[in-house]
This record gives sequence, C-alpha cells and structure tokens, in this order.
Amino acid sequence: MSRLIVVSNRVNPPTGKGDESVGGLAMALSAALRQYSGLWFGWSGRTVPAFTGELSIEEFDGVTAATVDLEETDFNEYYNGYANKTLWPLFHYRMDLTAYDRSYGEGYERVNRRFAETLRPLIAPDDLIWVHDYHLIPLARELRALGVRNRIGFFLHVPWPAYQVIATLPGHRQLVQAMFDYDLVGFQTHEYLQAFEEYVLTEAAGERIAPDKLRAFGHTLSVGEFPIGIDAKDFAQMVRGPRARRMRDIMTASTVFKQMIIGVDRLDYSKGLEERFLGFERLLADNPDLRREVLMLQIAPVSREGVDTYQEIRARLDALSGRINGEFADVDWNPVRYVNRNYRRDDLAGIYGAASVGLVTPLRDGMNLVAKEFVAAQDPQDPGVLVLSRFAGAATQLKEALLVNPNSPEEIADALKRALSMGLAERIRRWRALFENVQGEDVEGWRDAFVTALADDDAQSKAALAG
Ligand code: ADQ
Repeated sequence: MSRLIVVSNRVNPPTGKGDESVGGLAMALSAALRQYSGLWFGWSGRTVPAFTGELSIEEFDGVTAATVDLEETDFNEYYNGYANKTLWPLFHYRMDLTAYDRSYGEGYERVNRRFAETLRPLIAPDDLIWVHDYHLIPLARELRALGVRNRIGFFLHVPWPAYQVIATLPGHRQLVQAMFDYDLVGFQTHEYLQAFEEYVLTEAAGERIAPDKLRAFGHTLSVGEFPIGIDAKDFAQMVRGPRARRMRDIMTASTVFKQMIIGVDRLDYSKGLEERFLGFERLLADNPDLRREVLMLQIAPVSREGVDTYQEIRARLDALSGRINGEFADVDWNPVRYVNRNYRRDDLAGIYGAASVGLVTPLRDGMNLVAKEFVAAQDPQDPGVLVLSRFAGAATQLKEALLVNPNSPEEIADALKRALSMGLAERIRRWRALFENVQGEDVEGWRDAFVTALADDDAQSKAALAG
C-alpha cells in the first residue's frame, strides 16, 4: 500500500495526553492519522528571522511529523495575511472583513513554494499526498513545477462560497486554476461542491466530463463531497472514562437545580458568538420564569490574536457577557459563565455531558465538529438537545437538531425555550437519529473515503495508460 503524506499548515500530532491544540482540523487529522503510519508535514508554529528550510523530524505513535519554521514576514503575509485576513473572511461570506493586500498574496505564493521545496525530497514515487485547507491551495501547482507526478488530493475544511462571492477576490481565477493541479478536490457538503462547479462551468468555461469530473484550464479534476466526522469510537470511550465522568459530576454539582446551555468555539467572528449571547439575553428578557433556572456556559479560547478583528470581537464579547450578567444576575446566580481557556478533550466530553442544551450557532461553518462532539457525549437515557445553525455544514447531516437562523436572536431564544422544555421521549428520539449519524459517518470513514478515491483513480489511470 502507498504511504500517505498529509500536508497542513500546522502539524499537531497526538500526544496521547488528550491535550492536542484546539481546532477542528488538528482534531480531525490527529484522529485520521492515529492508525496510519504516514508522514505529516507542515509549519512548526515557530518563526525565525530568515527562512532556512531546515526540517525537524519527530515520531509520535507511528506518525512521523516533519515541520519547518517560517520567517516572520511569511507569518505576517501568509498566515495572518492572506490565509486569515483574506481567504478566511471571504470563504465565510465576510466580504466586509476581507483584506486585499498585494503583499499578502505574494507571501501566500512564496510560502507555498517554500513548503513544496522543503517537502519535495521527502516524497517517494508511490506516496499519496493529501493537502489540507485554504492555506495551501497552490501547493500542488508548486509541487508539479518541481516535477512531482504523484497523486495529490486536496480537502477544503471551510465553505466554498457562492460564485459571486469568490469572484470578488482579485486573482480568483488563478486560485481556482491552481486547484486543477490536484487529482482530487474534496468539499464538506454538496452546497460547496456545487458552488465550486458553478464557478468552473461559468467563469472558467470548464465542462463536466463525468458526474464527478470537471475539465478546465487544460486539466481534468475529480471532485467529491466528503463530510468530516469525529473520532466517534475514541470519543465514546472517553465519555465513559473516569476523567470525563468526574468532570461531569463537577459540572452537575456546580449547576445544581439549573439547566446548563453549553457553547464551545474558537473565539472567531464566524462562530456567531455575539448573536448567540443576544439570543440568550432575549430568552431571559422574555421569560422571567426561566431566570435562575438556566445558565449559559460559553467556552471560547482565543485564536489568531495577531489579527485585529479577533481582538475586537474579544472586547465586544467581554462587554456583552458583562452586560447580561449585570442586567440579570442575582446574589446566588450568574446567567453567563464565559471562559477563554482550552480544555482537555476528556474534560470537554464531561462538560458536554452535563449540559441540557448544546448551542452551536455559527454564521457559517464548513462542518462544525463541536455539534457532533456534543451529540456523542450525551447520556442515551437522558440526552440533551442540540440547537444548530442551518448555516453549519453539519446541518445537512444532523437534521434532527433544532435548526435555527443564527442571525436572529429571536429564533435562537425560541429554540432554546423549546429545547429546555422538551420531553424525554422527543429528546431520545431526536438524539438517536443524531447519534446514528455521528457514529456512522466518523473521521475514519471520512479518511478512508478520501484516500480510496484518491488511490482508486490512480489504479484507473494506470490501467488506462497500460491499455
Ligand atoms: P474549526 O473552525 O476550528 O474547524 P470545529 O469544527 O468546531 O471548528 O472544531 C473545533 C475543535 O476544537 C473541536 O474539536 C473542539 O472540541 C475543539 N475545541 C474548541 N474549543 C476548545 C477548548 N476550549 N478546549 C479544547 N478544545 C476545544 C475547521 C472548520 C470547521 C470544520 C473543521 C474540520 O472551520 O467547519 O468542521 O475545521 O474540518
């Protein structure tokens, strides 16, 4: 079998201590690689004054992690710049926050070239190469320029936006053209795949040559829908483990006689945190009888602190949580608990398990793994209710959640009210359907489906060549 090389911006191999750094992609790739003796290549997370291309190689649980340091300018122009100030907001429909700065684009191209040059010597002829996310769209083009002929696949963890939105990006054509240097490109949902196809067929004068094959820019590309899941088996085991149980007991004791609503998100404007706080405030304002009966715990570790918008949203959330508590708190009750810390995964499992409602209301989200983790952590005899944004990719799978428009505090308040008073029979019925999906479409299935599609095509094209 071919070796798998995974490439992502950050490399976060499993440490086995449950303290892997935060982020859906890191969680998913750790889980996906755990049973694969593959190579994981990317940025070390460190910056140095000048790029050296020196590799640092470490082994974790059968996974070889090969990382490279970036130089300060690369970090500012590629990571903070093009990736997080241009592509991230644009792909999440925040054109108002999207920065178009030529130096960011140049930094993005430069880092992708440097990644390709550093990775090149590690590639053996039969390796399958799997590149992840919006930081690295041009990587295949750079590898091809260095003579790499291996099968290369790309998976986009975030939404692919509507044609008219992507068309606002200067250089959009070049970006899409670079995707045609891959053999396979995967998206989280049908909606994103369709939006990509629409761009290719209309803007790039491409054609569909098979149900899952597009031709444009002189290349043929396979495309597909690969909804990502969580490490459901490990998670279920963790939920039953001593650490999660203890955490659940601590949380239950600290919220006694109250129903807890839980939110867990990176502190990011795409996650709809302000609208969520306003929805909870509306619930309290409209339902005096519910005050003192509920509390909302929002866990939101800070991320991307080098980007101004992230500092601004943090300040606004501090003010908003303070305002809600100031308005409604009593001597023995605070409606909002707002913490900016990271937690171990087994602790998080226990916290989810103690909650009556999981409140997951991103304004846009590629998939959203928190929704799936919440479902996996529930007690089958007495499960909590998931309130989920219709604009999370997860909404296409988790249909038995209470789906809401995350822009509307009223809709959030109404759904919370319904969730808090839902009877046991309905909770169990909904949860069973959700759990079946979370378990059935897990991260291993996602990995296997993608890798098989990438490798299968290989067999086909070799057969075609031989024929
Ligand atoms: P993210 O935007 O990071 O991921 P998400 O899918 O919700 O979003 O994953 C977040 C992960 O971080 C979860 O596993 C969660 O448990 C963990 N996490 C969050 N807060 C934490 C805390 N305080 N302590 C510890 N862990 C915490 C991107 C895309 C998503 C897509 C994933 C995977 O934006 O749409 O689902 O990649 O493809």
